Amino acid sequence: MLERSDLAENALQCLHDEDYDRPFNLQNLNAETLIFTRGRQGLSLDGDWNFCVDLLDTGLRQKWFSMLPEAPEDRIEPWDYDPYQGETVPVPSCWQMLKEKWYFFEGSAWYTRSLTVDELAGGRRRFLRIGAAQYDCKVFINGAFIGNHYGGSTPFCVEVSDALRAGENWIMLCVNNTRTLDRVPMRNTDWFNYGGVYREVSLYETPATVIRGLFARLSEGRVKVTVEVDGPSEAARVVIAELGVDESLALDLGRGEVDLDVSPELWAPDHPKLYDIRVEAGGDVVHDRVGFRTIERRGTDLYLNGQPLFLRGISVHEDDELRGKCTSEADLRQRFAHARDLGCNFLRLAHYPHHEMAAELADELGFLLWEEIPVYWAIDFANPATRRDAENQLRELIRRDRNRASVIIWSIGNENPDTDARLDFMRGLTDVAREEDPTRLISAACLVNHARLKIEDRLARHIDVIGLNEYYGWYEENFDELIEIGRNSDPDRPVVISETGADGDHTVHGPEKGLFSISYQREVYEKQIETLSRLSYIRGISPWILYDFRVERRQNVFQRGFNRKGLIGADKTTRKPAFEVLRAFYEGLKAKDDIA
Ligand code: GCB
Repeated sequence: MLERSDLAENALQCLHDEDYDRPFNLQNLNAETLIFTRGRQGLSLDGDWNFCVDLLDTGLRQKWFSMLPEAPEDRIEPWDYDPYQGETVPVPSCWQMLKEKWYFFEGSAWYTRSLTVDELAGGRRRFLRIGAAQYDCKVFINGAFIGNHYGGSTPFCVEVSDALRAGENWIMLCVNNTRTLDRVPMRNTDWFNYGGVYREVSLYETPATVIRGLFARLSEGRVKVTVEVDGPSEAARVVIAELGVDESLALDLGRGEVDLDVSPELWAPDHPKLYDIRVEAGGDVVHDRVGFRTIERRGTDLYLNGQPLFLRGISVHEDDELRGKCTSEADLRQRFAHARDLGCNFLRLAHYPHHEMAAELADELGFLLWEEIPVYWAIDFANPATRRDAENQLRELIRRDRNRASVIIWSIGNENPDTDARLDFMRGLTDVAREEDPTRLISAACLVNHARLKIEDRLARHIDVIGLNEYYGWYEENFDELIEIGRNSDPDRPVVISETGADGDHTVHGPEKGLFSISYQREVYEKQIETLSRLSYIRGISPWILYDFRVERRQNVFQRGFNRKGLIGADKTTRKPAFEVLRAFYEGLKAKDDIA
């Protein structure tokens, strides 16, 4: 008879325990544990990882992470999965896109890989960074649980200075994409619920002092730089060579701020000027490329660098027919090239934080961005845990992208029911956004009272820009009502039409005319544009949407698992006629701007 290990002792009990997840649900990897990584050289941990889907959470119940790497013939008890051998998948990836049998899989999946490192020199530190994992990610190193993160679209870091030993180590990630009512987003969304480690994974080494945060911005006519460090250091140095800046700033409890008397050239879409900034503290060094500009609202108007602004936009999801939520630089460049062809100066990155490279490229190419967290439809607004999760996702997004001049709007929600609990929840989010970043505008897609034909949403009073999703010609019938809404609403702040559009199936399956035909889609765009041109308070539009995107809930013969409101098909190549309609409208607006 083989001798049993400790693990086997509780074998029966672990089958019956339904609280098995509790010890792992700390959410201790959050905005506070992020480190600043721009300009750092990390070690990429992308590539093949061992992989297993685990619908029943057998791995957490049986503690697969405690198993040691052993040859099968040396194991002393039966096993249900061996993390050290078997199937592999590439990281980053979405499992749905790898095998048909994983297409609708929702649950836990295990990723395992080895990592060999040297002994850390005295006092130095190591951090693992995961660009994004959908939705709950638990991290284990050499069998020990290190922590978990909630939120499928923001990065997180975990310090592994003590957990990694010199020589070979094993990293295991348990990623769970199950939709639950208390998550952000909750169960019901109009985009596909991909799963997996779908952004890059890296390991960073730092001195004992690590720069956790860097925020450089133009505020009240001055360039302000805030530095946050963790570890021993009493001062930081900020260098912006092109502006002749080389300043030291004192750190108090790990935080310091400097106010620079310089006059940078202003960043704008037609002049995307960026400056190299270098920050040092306690031997740690980071770099960023930062643009300086202002964005304001005055009354119902928007101003960029003091100039009136109209947002010629388009909405976009992070979705690819073949790669799911995985994004590449080529994909992003193609997206911006299409937006450029349309005549856009603005993109709404719906409905969750997109890859950080999107804003980096927008900075470089000169596009304005709306970034968003997935507080979408009916969130569990009364639940304090849900609120904590949403607030953390917002902080993580802001800390990741607050140096991007392209980002002008943080959007905190989309079409949520106007209840007391929601108002309270959303006011919490506006407080977080203003605390993290007082230099940008806050928006949300608000509600219309269709009986009274009026924008009517208590949240509107607490945000800077009212987002309005309206589907006249598609879900709503009578275009004249849109004018009526305009007349009845009399908004006291800028309104952006954050969505409008219609489905159009351009494939061989598409109808000749009527709903879901590309000719009907074109007519809706024509009518929308004619109507919107008559609404004086609209300060921008971002129609729905650049590309067709995958979604479970759209299953008619034309949709076939896709939302087909794209101006371009899911192949990201075929342009539908409505593309030209919007392009002509934007060309006209640009020509008017030139004359003015
Ligand atoms: C909306 C939602 C968006 C949907 C879109 C649609 O109002 O905000 O997520 O995809 O409508 O196509 O119905």
